[in-house]
Amino acid sequence: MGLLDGKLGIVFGVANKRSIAWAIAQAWHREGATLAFTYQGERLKDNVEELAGTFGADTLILPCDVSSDDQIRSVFTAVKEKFGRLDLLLHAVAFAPKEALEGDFLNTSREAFRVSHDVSAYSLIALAREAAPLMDLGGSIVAMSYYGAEKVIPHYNVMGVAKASLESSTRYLAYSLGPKKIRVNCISAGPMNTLAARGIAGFTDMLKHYEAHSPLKRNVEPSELGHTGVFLASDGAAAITGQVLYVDSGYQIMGM
Ligand code: 0WE
Repeated sequence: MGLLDGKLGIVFGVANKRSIAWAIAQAWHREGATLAFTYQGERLKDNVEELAGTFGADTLILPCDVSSDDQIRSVFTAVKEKFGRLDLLLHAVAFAPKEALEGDFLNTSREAFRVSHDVSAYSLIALAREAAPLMDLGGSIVAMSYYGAEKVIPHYNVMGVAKASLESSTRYLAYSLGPKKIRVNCISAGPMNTLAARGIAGFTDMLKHYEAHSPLKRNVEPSELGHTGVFLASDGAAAITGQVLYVDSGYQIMGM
């Protein structure tokens, strides 16, 4: 008996086996969910097919650049055809141009601001709007955030502003979709060793900082994000919506 037996879900944001999206997808699958996956660009197609292919013949794998309304529409048309309906959606997608994550926030360009908010925040609204009509029995939408949404993390820059928008959008979507029994929540994860974190200057020091200063004195395992993802998707969270859950070894409570 899985906690998500018979549930149908879609996962945005798998790039490779280290992806947070993959950790949560594995946990959803283990608990009995049938999943669809999207990948961003041909570059990631083989990766996602190799990973998601292990879930069996009913797994759906589709291309989706979340900055394209046409591609989003195609994805949900295919999901409607194959699954008929939907219960779960995971948004684990973010992008800011590399130069915006390196320099001084003051120099954030209009274009870097636009693209980071489009890909990392607006996409949640666009996906929720297409998913909602398929969530006829209610549903759970989960998005990934980071502490840089609320406090300044050097170099996180415009991504922090985009995550603040994502978290606020989560609250407004929770209010909009609540009457349809669709819940919308964020998981704010501690720093994870993913493709998105690779090449970020001082990332190793950041992991050490969490080990030294978080209440639990350690970093977060991908499988722990999986368990929280299952909780938010399950009836255990039936009255939880519009929230940001910190899965960060308790780091967020600290003032010093
Ligand atoms: O949300 C993120 C990272 C998302 C991300 C990563 C990249 C790297 C490659 C978005 N856009 C890009 N664009 C690229 O060109 N995190 C929570 C991980 C992260 O990123 C940081 C962090 C942490 C933690 C950037 C600066 C400082 C800390």
